[in-house]
Amino acid sequence: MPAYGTIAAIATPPGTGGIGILRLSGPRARAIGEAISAAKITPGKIQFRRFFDADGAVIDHGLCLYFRQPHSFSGEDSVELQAHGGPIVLDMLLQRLCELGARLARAGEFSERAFLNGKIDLAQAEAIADLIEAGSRAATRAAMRSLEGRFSEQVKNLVDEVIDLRAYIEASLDFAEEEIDFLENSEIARRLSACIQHLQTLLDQAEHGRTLQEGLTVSLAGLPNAGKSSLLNYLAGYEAAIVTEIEGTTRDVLREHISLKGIPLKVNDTAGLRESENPVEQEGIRRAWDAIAKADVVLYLVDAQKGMTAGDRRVVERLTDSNLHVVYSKNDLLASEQPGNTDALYISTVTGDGMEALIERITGQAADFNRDNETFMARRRHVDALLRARDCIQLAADNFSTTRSGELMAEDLRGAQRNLNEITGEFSSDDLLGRIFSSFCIGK
Ligand SMILES: Nc1nc2c(ncn2[C@@H]2O[C@H](COP(=O)(O)OP(=O)(O)OP(=O)(O)O)[C@@H](O)[C@H]2O)c(=O)[nH]1
Ligand SMILES: [Mg+2]
Repeated sequence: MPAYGTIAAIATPPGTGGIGILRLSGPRARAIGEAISAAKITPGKIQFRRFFDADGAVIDHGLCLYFRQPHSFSGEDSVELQAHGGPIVLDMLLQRLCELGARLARAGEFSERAFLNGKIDLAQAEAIADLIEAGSRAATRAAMRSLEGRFSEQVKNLVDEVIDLRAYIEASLDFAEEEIDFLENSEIARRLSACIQHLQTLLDQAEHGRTLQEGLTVSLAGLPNAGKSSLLNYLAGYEAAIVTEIEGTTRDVLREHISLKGIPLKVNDTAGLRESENPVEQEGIRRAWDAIAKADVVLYLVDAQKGMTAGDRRVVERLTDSNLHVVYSKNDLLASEQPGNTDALYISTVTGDGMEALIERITGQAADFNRDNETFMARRRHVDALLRARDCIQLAADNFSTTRSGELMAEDLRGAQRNLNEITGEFSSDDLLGRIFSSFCIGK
């Protein structure tokens, strides 16, 4: 995606406001800024200007700021017009900028140019988008840390470590009198394990950062009629899902964004898990397992009247890898007192019984969600790249003990390096860049 031409966009959100800001970036930014204001503009100064249309009529007045390249966000000549925040006024100004030679910016194009001009790396560009979209204070702080380069810095440190190790291995290969020298080199083993350990630490932090970015994912699971959809509706506060007494009502995975005690959650309602002949229901159940596998928290619903059945146990046995919480539903229908001193929760979506405790439990899972430490914002893309890099280094370690081939190890480490570089964008395809930047907002 080559950056070319001078781009323009309204940078403030749609709707009315006191002030609306337009941005220009590119080689003709200054000329266009001077043409619309019929006056010279100088860098580093806040200048009050009238903005004119093609007939010389004043569209609006406001402030004009000129940032000379490379001292601008995008690294190019940039001009900002601060006008009044009416949608029509801003549209007229934007249209005039286009008449004067600018073209409409694509989503994320200012950030893309900043990246291409080396002002920020890819992880930082993403952090800007994440900062804008942050759903909690913790997410905002984490995004800011990424924007300031904490995450990128750690990735770069790891890249350096991998490069050093590779160089060391290659040098050992060249100088080894006999292969045995190389194999007995305990320094290599030590460095390999240090590398894996550092990567794992970064991976844990990135995983936490990803949770902040995406919100905590909670999947509701259980046999048909367990009360999953009723719970989703209760938490969402409206009839998001169809509820009937027919088993197998829910087929698709329903996703609701819900905020509990300031923690953003993505709650998935899923199809009841059972053997089914119906291909539609089978697909629903396949998707349910998928949603369960990806969840940070799984609430496993059991009809309190029936208690934990053999069918429930079979499912629960398959969920040992999940962060599972058993929730007995329909507590209001229970004749006797609920058994005390168990870890299970008892709720009723009819009376609201037990909901406080349930919400407490869910938000407790996010206890370190708001921890204010060195967390930085990360995306699934970053976590995936770190996982791939870890696999590569692991492969190198395996090669060290099995094939004992220095060449293969060097190749594995090159793979790790490539995956790490993908995070900061030092190694990235146009395709990846296009996908990332097109999800940004216009004017950013
Ligand atoms: N009395 C009572 N009935 C409930 C409660 N929760 C759910 N029900 C009833 O149980 C039945 C099944 O509820 P759903 O929420 O549709 O159950 P589900 O787990 O989503 O079922 P599937 O989508 O078929 O897997 C409905 O008739 C609900 O009205 C509850 O807390 N108390
Ligand atoms: Mg349902």
